[in-house]
Amino acid sequence: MIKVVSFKICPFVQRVTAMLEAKNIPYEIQYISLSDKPQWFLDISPTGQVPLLVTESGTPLFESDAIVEYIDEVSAPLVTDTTAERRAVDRAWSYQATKHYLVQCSTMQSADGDKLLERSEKLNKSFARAEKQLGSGPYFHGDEIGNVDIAWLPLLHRAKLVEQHSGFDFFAEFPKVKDWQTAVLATGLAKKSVSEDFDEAFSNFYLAERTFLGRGGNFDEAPLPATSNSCCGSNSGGDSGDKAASSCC
Ligand SMILES: N[C@@H](CCC(=O)N[C@@H](CS)C(=O)NCC(=O)O)C(=O)O
Repeated sequence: MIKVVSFKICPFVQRVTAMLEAKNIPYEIQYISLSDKPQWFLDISPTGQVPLLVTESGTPLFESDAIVEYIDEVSAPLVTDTTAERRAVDRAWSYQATKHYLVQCSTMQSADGDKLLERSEKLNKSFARAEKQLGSGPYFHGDEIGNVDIAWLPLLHRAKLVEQHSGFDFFAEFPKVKDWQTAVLATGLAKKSVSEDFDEAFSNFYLAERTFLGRGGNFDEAPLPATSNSCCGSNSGGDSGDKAASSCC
């Protein structure tokens, strides 16, 4: 059976597991700690990053784009009338999602409201593009869920958890994206593609007291003391500079 090596709150992993779930492909999952990567993982992973998919014949595949393409090549397409042009367009729209995974991670970790709004601007440009492109739904191309929906699922899922916790709606200005979020989440694929304790793991990291959203996303809150608003400049854009922030995703 296919094995996916995972870190619980990684959006790149979720794209892969959501694709496997959407195609009803059985897989086993193994979670690792990114701050203490096991040697067996480092031995087979060229980048030391998750997701890593070990095929039935034992070949380790890395990079989520390559993994998703592999899954597509060894299984029936999600949409029935696909063409080379459509697959190319879908890859481009999928990329519009995946290149914003880390932007969303960093935005959710903002320590104050100003930082959140500043970081949201980049996301908003991407959401505005999707808003313009979306048709009458419910999914990106209409009635059938496809690869673009799966690529966007981690962004849509995380935005819903943030909204439920803090009331902050990433899609407040994007009604079509909002409807799309509702439709994609209604498939149940978001829940199926993560661990049972995902909401807790996600909240513990992104919706903790150190983040503006974790404290409820109150734009009227008093300014924070200067020390808690320092930016470490880590790759993930975390505000706290702690180890967890730089290893989140
Ligand atoms: N380009 C990679 C990005 C994967 C990625 O950033 N994974 C993060 C977790 S969300 C990771 O493994 N971080 C640990 C590290 O970089 O050492 C992909 O698409 O698979």
